Amino acid sequence: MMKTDTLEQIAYELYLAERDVYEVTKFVEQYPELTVETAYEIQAKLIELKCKHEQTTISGFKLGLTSKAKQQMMGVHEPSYGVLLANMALNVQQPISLKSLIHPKIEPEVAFVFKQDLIGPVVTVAQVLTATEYIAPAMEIIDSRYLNFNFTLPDVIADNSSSSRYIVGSQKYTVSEVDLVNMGCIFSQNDEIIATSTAGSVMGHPARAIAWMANKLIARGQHIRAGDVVLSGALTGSATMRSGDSFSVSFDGMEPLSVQVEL
Ligand code: 0L1
Ligand code: MG
Repeated sequence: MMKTDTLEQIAYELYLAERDVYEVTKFVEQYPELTVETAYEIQAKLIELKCKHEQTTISGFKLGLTSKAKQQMMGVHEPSYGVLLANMALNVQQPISLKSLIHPKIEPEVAFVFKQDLIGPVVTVAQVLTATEYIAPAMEIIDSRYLNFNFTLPDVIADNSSSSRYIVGSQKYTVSEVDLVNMGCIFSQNDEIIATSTAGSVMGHPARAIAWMANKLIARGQHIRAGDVVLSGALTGSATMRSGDSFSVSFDGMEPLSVQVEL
């Protein structure tokens, strides 16, 4: 059992690393007793700190580690989640500045925006779809606070699942307008295709990842609220971002979404 003071200290160190743009070493080395459950407590403390000091509010959630490849890499069988904050959202046309980021990567996602609360513990895929107001193409910028993106599952959970920024396309689609299993996705960097995938690569259906999360959130006194944005998990590997790069994601049946990194 780790002391509350220690959890607060880890949350504060992660908060400072992000604020002052530097890397820290993973905490399991210092605290081998760090568990997934304790890590979610640290994440909650980190979010409290960020909301207070950055005067922002929770805008939704993100799924992480949804692909089999990333799970195998970390030796885990389930995803992680993190909290999205209003000040992480970027406007579609806004060039991305890398100045305040450590070693950012970008990945394509499907965003769900909710019109109803979704409260576990027995949320189904069908209920996720009924509660969804619309879906939209999205990209997530992840930026681990750990040295060289080197962490264990509890470390990454404490670090809010590497969340950093997100961009949601302005075109909205109902869940019946697109095929959330077979919809193809093309991810490009500087007009060259770097990866392709299908929406079903996220646990067979992106809504399955969201149902999984809704059913976990309730144990920690949280739930998806009407108005929340949820990033349902990366469809491909992430790409390292460099100044001047452009990235775009094109899903079958949806308008492409592009972003430009500042020079
Ligand atoms: O959104 C993600 O899949 C990232 C989760 C954390 C793992 C990583 O930083 O690669
Ligand atoms: Mg992601």
